[in-house]
Amino acid sequence: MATKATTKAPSKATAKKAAPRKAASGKAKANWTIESVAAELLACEDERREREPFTDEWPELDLDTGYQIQDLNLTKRLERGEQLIGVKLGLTSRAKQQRMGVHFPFVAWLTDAMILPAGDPVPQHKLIHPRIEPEIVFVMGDGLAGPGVSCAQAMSAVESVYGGFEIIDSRYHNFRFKAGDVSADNASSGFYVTGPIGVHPSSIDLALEGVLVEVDGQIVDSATGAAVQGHPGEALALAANDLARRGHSIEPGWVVLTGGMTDAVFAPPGSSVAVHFTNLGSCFINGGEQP
Ligand code: OOG
Ligand code: MG
Repeated sequence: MATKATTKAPSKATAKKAAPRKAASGKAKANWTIESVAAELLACEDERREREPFTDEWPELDLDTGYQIQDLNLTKRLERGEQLIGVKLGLTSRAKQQRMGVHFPFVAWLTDAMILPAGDPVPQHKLIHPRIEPEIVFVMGDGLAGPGVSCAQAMSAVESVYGGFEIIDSRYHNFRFKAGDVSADNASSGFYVTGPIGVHPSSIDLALEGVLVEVDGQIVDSATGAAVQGHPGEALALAANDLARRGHSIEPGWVVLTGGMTDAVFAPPGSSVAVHFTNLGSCFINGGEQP
């Protein structure tokens, strides 16, 4: 059901401490907290520094604790002047789940600092090890408040559908993480690009919408929208329902990235990546220069 729901400001995370753990040597490992993990992740992002996952030292860091860290860092992003413009889903396709070893989808925040204009090269000077993945992108006409939102209800709140891609950039070495690490890391958010063609959802069969992924002139992967939870609208419904659990709703005008349809491809300096959709056009990006 389309509703004009309001979204509460993300609540300030409550302190939850990692129990000090004794290593085999008897030395206590780092005592991470929601606050210190949040600060370290933003510092890694700002300094283009990768690290090992926190769950190595804090195994109890689970999805919901990761969400509290994500929310705390959203507050910090907003305080430094970024605007909240929507959400992105992570790991909505089997291709992504199998590659990353995390077998359920989750939600993260999008701010205006993550928008990359079409035609710009990969901003290597801001990224550690960028990878690109094709995504179906929604722009919302109405808001959506869970719980209990269905795919059909979700789709009726969508104003337009685009093809596009996300440039993900994990703050973890080799993209090695568990659910708590990656939700804390705002689902490896980097940048995203929206494709050239926007259509009303009634004029496209998104389950059948195909995409080809091209790297340096070779087609390396392909999928259809059905790869994303059976239909990208299911991913949107999932986002509304998951956000409801966290006290938020999807707002009119928001952008929703429904998740990588295929495994992500590397985008090093000098590379050239394109995603070609059946009806939603093509997007091209140059790997840019070595920073
Ligand atoms: C996690 C981010 C996942 C997607 O579309 O599945 C994501 C990762 O793969 O690093 O953005
Ligand atoms: Mg993605």
